[in-house]
Amino acid sequence: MSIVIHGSTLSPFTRKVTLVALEKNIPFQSQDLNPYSPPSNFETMSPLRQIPVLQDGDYTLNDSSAISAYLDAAYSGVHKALLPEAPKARGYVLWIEEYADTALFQCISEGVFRPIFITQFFGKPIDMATVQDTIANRLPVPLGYLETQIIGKNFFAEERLTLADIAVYAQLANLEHAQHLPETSVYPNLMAHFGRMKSRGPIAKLFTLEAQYLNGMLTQLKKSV
Ligand SMILES: N[C@@H](CCC(=O)N[C@@H](CS)C(=O)NCC(=O)O)C(=O)O
Repeated sequence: MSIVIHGSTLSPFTRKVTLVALEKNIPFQSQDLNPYSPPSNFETMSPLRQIPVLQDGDYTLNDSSAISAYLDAAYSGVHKALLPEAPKARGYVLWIEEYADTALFQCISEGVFRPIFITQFFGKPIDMATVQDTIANRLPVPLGYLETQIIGKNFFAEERLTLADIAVYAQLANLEHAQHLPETSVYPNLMAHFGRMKSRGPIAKLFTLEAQYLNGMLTQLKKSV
């Protein structure tokens, strides 16, 4: 198997490229790479010192958006396309991907996931004040925008799965791991989309593995306290 995805189980960007490979049915291996305790050659592999990193034979690529676009183009034919051909739909899918990668990531990673989990992994107390502030004041903006974009649709574009659906799910999944999924009554269409995404075979399997990994980390933490 020549494709290796270097990343971390709970990283939303690693999740995005992993789901691209799974949904396209591309064989690959996952290799654990923690950007906070990286190997000595990390900067050569990843000039921005970020994950994920893709290796396809002797070809190395950084950034989840570049990797997703590469995999989509390199594995076409029998593999379904996740980026539309039609210019307007393609542009829109890339915009929703960028919005999720930026607006959702900033709120969820810095405002919820990090204050709950990363703090604990570094021996610090959970920062519930930041979590509550994010949920009350910051998250409603990106959630509200995405709700307007998915009203009356099963998917963001072309009435089929595209990279936009995967990118939004990849960020929201960390809210579910943190048990802070948004209210269905406030964001009915976005949460229905999340539920449909989570019930897809490859996504459901990956979510179970992630939850097991997180539980393992939390159990280890309790033992060491
Ligand atoms: N634009 C990048 C963002 C990747 C990113 O922020 N990865 C995080 C982990 S989720 C990381 O490596 N953080 C370490 C750091 O920025 O120092 C992508 O889409 O791949």
